Amino acid sequence: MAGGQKTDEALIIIDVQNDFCAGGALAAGGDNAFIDKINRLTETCDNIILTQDWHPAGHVSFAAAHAGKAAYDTVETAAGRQILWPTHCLAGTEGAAFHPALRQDKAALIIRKGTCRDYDALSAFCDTSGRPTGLAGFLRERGFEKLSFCGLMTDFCVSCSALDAVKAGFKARVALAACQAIDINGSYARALTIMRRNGVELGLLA
Ligand code: VGL
Ligand code: ZN
Repeated sequence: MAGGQKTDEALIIIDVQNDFCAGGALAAGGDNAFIDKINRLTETCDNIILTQDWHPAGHVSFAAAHAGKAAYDTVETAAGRQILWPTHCLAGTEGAAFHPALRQDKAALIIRKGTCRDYDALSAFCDTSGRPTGLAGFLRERGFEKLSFCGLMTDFCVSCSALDAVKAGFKARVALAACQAIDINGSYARALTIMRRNGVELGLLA
């Protein structure tokens, strides 16, 4: 272990994939400066986990999979209300690959989520059917109690993951400067409020 690093802390880097970055199919907007901030965070933590949004063709979250629907419409599904997105992060494609600027070498685990056609998974912990990804089990078995989150999108996958972390009994912090939001109809402000209310610590400086 590198000197002084905490063994009960892990950094979870959410969905830093080409499709969510500038120029991608579902770009969160802004430039990619947040990736440099993430890379700097990886220097302060030895326990790194990456997640990847990883959808099959015809995934329930794709607007194109629903006749007459457009991106950002919502539909009711068996698992509740689903927001529809442009087709993104198709498993195995360049769009689903990690952004080339992201430092991946220290990652101990890569969690892929949204792999089942009928359920979305904004959270790194489980999909909308409640099926766990296995992340909580990994974290518990390795003794990680304090989790920091960064990546994309602050107002969707990052906030859902941090909220689920608190529900699962972990301490959760979001490094806002190392995140990027998409901000649809006030989703960013709403996510910040919900996270604050539920005990997620918001770090203004990465
Ligand atoms: C995400 C929308 C759809 C995210 C993933 O990573 O926040 N957002 N799939
Ligand atoms: Zn997705």
